[in-house]
Amino acid sequence: RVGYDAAAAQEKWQRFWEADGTFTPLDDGSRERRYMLDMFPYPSGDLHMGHAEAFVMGDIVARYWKLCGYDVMHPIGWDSFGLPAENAAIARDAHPADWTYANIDTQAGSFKRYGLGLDWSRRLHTSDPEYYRWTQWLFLRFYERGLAYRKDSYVNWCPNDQTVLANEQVVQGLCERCSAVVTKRKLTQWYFKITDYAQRLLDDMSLIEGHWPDRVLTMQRNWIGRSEGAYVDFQVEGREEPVRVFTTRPDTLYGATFFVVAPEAALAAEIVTDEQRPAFEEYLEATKRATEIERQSSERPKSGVFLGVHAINPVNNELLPIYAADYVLADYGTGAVMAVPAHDQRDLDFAKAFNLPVRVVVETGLPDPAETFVATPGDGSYVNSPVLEGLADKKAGIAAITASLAEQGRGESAVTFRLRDWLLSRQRFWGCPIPIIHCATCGEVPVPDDQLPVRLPDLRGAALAPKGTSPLASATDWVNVSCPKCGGAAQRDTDTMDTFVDSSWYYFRYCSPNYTEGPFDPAEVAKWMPVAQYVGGVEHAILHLLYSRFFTKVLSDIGLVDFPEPFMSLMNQGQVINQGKAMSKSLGNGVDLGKQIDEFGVDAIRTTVVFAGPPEDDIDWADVSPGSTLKFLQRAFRLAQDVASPVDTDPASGDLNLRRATHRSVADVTEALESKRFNVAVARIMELVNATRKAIDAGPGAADPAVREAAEAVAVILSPIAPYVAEEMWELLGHTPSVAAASWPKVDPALLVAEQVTCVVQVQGKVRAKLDVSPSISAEELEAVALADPGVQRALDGRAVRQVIVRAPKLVSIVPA
Ligand code: ANZ
Ligand code: ZN
Repeated sequence: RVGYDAAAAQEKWQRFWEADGTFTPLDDGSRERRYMLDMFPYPSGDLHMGHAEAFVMGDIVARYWKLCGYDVMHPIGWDSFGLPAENAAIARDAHPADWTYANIDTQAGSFKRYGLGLDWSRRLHTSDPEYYRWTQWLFLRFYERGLAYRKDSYVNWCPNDQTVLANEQVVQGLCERCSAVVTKRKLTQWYFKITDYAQRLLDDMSLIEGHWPDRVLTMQRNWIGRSEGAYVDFQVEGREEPVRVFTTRPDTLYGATFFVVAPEAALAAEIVTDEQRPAFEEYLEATKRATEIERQSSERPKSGVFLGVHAINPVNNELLPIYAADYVLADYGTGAVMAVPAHDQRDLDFAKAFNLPVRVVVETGLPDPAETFVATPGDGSYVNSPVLEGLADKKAGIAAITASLAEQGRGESAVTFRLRDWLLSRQRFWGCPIPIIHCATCGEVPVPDDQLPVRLPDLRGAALAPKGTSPLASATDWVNVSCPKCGGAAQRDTDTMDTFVDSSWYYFRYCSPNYTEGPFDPAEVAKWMPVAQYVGGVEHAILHLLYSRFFTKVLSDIGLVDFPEPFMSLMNQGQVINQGKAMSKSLGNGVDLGKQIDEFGVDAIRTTVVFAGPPEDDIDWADVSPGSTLKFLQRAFRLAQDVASPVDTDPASGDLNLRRATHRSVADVTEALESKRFNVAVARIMELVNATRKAIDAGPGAADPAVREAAEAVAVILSPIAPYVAEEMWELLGHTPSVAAASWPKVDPALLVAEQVTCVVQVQGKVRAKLDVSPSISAEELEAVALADPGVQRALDGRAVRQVIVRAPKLVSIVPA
């Protein structure tokens, strides 16, 4: 007999699933709906080992749910705008669409081959005009609500990609994509007002806590960075308006000895004296070259310039010299701080560098910061602070000083967030055009909804080369339009949107991918959403996942959806590495997914990936063995072959031990899949395959109904993980049309009861008790149970025990003294 032919099975079932529409939901309301979402791929090339891991996790969940009777939606699409396509187009003098759609075709073929149970009928691409029409439509809804706006500011600039970056795309001062050192440029850019949603983004985490990885929630919480404290208003020499600072420690106000503003804050240029202006301007230029990370680094020596003016401390009228220093950031709090060197290390470092006084106002019992240059930020008793002396702790101190300042109209309690508005405009071509027209008379004019989409003009090759301005600006026919309001000459906005805008709403579109009345049909979204399970990489912990949560909240405010969170559960898969290191061209340790599949077959690769460990752990390909996984699958397949044509056709009566093993395995695999411990599920299925083989070879034989029951259970519970071999088994076992249409096996609770044997207990050779015990009971345990038995106790009648002979699990013989 021939064994399992992976290549043939792949061909056959791939074609069947597609023709049959096996994974298109019924959508008739007969079953409870569940939405399984994978983070959609970027069409960067063919599938690789990373995809192999990420997508098998979601596929297992989706296939398992389907077997459990849910109507499952498991869609696929492509995040198909973005820079790599543009760079490829420049290099090949082609259009970014050529590269993009060719890659999508390749990937689509590979996804099918990889056995993913996807609903291809919902396929979408964010670079299709039918899709980006609605990205533009959504932008305009945000715009109407004041949630999309333009402002002038210093922005992150990647000198390599020649485009601005959102804060979220700057990682340790480097461009997230190309690792160039990010610099600052003053530009007029579009923003989404995500800061309006900061508190709700925090509060609503309670709805997903426990269902999202803790570390993702922690990263989001830190990124949002809520801080409680107070605003304090300081008068400044020669200036009418007071200057506000944000402080988390208003109770240290008596310890302020100087005042610092961010160099690029408008205030600095406003208040600097003529005498100090040249030094200030030189410093400002230097600041722009520093990265945010450098500026916040505690290692870096503190720098700054005196601006020639003083602020007046509202509690004691002391004059505090005002400096511009780059350790204060322009876009946090108010861009100005009261410096309290005794109790804030950054201020102390600056005081040391500029020889400024250090005054302790909280006595903590630690050595004097003025001598140690170690600030004491903690709690203690107040000194040199008339309003606060005698108060118990900093909580009371903060409350008292805030109340006193508020009374005098010089401050108030305040909450600030680290989260910045989302900078969404990009100076690149291959993205969604911003649907705004600039008119000299009317200003910003939205493109009317019925004129959407604003299609990209046909630019290719060298026309796309980065110049620091948008390539779209060179398409003058496209740029020059008449103003929709006044009909006068006007220009289109030439920036495109960050591709994270495209990916912030694609999961809504899947619910009604061909809908033409809006971005999605609210009725379809109400049927399917929120997403029951989302699977993707932890690298999206902040960017994509935060933006999607924000979008969903805005859509809910607009009234298009009626839930606040898009993804009820999140799973992050680990990475596939090799020899302990991330796969890379330079290390030459890459593993080619296509070659692995050619050698071992899809099922073996899927099973190997899953069996390697818990899904969130990294997999070292040097530690796994697809060859032995393939042998296991072959063994499973042979069970079905044996049952289909048993050598010995005498139907035995149904081996109870095998039935118990089957039901126990199904129960364990169910639990493992529910808790996403896919590796445990594989281990349990392997045990069941072995037990079944034993029953065939050394037990009742393949014609026993218990063996058939076991083989059928193996086919079904293996099918989410290794679908092709499972389909072949199911067919051999005489079932049609597909194991994907089968039902998850029902567990008979009566068969879960542990197996018991009868143990005879003798006292002086006479049977005094019969015990039901586990066959695996230990001698010690059995002895204890036997001696405790009332019948045995009666027989002993108070006599001591001289000897106990234990033959576990069947016999205990007791000899009294
Ligand atoms: C005086 C003070 C005394 C402060 C003290 C701290 C300790 P978090 O917790 O991160 O919100 N700060 C305010 N705005 C700033 C800016 N734009 N750039 C850099 N630092 C800024 O930090 C709030 C504290 O950071 C504020 O409280 C302020 O220093 C500083 F014993 O005010 B504090
Ligand atoms: Zn106009």
